[in-house]
Amino acid sequence: MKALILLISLVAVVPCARAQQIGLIANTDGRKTISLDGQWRTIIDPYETGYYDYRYQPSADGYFKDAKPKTKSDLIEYDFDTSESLKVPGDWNTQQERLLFYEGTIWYKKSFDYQRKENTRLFVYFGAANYIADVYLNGEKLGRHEGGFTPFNFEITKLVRDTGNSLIVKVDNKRRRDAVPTLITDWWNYGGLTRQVKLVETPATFVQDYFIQLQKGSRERISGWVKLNGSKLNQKVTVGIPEARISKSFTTDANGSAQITFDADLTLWSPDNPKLYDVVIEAETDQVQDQIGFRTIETRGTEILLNGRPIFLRGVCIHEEAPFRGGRAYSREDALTLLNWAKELGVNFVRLAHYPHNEFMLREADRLGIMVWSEIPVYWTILWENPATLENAQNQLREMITRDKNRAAVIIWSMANETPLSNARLSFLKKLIDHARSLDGTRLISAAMERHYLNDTTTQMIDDPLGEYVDVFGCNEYVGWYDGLPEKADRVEWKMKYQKPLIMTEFGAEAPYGNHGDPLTRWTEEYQENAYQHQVSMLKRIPFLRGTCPWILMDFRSPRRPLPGIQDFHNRKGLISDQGEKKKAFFVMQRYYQELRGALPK
Ligand code: GCB
Repeated sequence: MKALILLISLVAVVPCARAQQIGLIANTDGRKTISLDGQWRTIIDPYETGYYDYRYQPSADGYFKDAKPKTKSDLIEYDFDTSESLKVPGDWNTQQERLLFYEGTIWYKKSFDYQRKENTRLFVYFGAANYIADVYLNGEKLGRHEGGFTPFNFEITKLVRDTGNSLIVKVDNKRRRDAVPTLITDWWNYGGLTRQVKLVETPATFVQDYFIQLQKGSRERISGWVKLNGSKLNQKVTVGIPEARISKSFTTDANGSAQITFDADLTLWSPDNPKLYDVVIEAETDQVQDQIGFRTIETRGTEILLNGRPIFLRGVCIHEEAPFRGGRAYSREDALTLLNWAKELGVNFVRLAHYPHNEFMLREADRLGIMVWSEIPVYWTILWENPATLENAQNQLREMITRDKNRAAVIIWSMANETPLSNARLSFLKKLIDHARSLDGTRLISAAMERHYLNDTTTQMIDDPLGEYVDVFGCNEYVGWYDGLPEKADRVEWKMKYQKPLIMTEFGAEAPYGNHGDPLTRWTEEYQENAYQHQVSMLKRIPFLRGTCPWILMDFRSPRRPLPGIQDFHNRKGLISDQGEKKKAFFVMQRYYQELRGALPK
């Protein structure tokens, strides 16, 4: 466990000499923060002139200096304060037409004042920046973070001034072959400070992180840990759940860590009763509050057990795409719109594809009682043999788990999507699985995998060797769309090598809302409906199926989808259009889910 805590406190970012770096602060909702959202001054910099000199060496006088001419003769070729603004949070692509296809660097600047009180520390926290962020305060580099969908923070206690702070971030969303994700994906490479930015104020020694969950396999025993950061590491820490009249004290060791374990008679969290408890973690020098649900999740043979009882995951896949306005979703309202549409469909489960979504999604899923599959963007053709790619994937996995490990809603961590078989891939993904299990031994591990036909051309065989290492099998298939016509599904049988539960993590067909025709005409709502009807009857025949996640809740932007008048750079497999209109297929799935819930006669 010590090793685990050490791992968690390892830096998620590359810090610079003068800046303090402590790893991620896990729960920023539970403490005092000051929002830096709003308009930021920005400079578009396709040649990275503000970063490299003309010999392609990092420049000492880059835009991060935020310099101003001191005399009328001074030569300075940039000026944040008269440059254009962009809104944070928000992708840059959908804020200005000329940025729609832009991939490269944009510099962001925010000025702020801050009166620091004695014995407090200050951090600047980013919900996410896609894809690489270089962060500077008052001309000093704080550090670099790689990975577009997970949070990071830097300590600025010693650098912050009372007035006129200049916070500058270089955000670069250029795709790279060795990155995670790699060069090709089926979603838009939205760049920018896509999630909230805030200042987080803490006491000198504070509760940086904690894991408070039911022990694996137990419905009565809570087990976990608390981790302090600061100079007074040896403290008494109390974990309280006032509603359950629980208050248990522990002593942190010289590293600021304490194991916690105690019995608790709690109402368990479930989709029918998403009970959350106020949990207070009180150290001598700090106090943090959270809302935590308690439930168990396990498998037994081909069953998935929630709180010891078999369940079927009635799911849907969701991209982090904003309803109505397009672009990256980032707000609580966006999360509520998407999750309530999913609820209307009849779900108890969502697959948040293909990267960690913003924290509102997880917090609202907790409140609404929707179980979650959360994944990292290890997608398609990652460079399996490159150690830096593995390190990057592990880091994104660690940041995802660090942020969301106390959310009852999350039941599955997924390692990868549709990755082609090879030994190098297997060894890479095994390392990710080991890493995930070392950070959180309570949740199920999965991956969305592929399958193949046996010689009879109608038997789908699931035998990916990765199946040995996961708890639940995820499988993507497009019978009726990429694979034959809809009626083909009637002839397909499914076999699996493993005695494990299967979730059909993707299936679907594409149609823009309002495009009508007969059931065999591509791109029509009728074709999509037809494909879903045959899919549903096929799914009902799979004995080891324990969940379904149609692709996808809402249409989303994708550069791989150029067909004019139909796609216009959108993947139109949504059951709902990006304007909220429900397509015919929505009602096919809704009816299936009603049947599954027993609301309709079978
Ligand atoms: C897939 C991918 C998903 C794509 C989808 C499609 O298998 O996992 O990212 O968007 O197919 O629409 O082709």
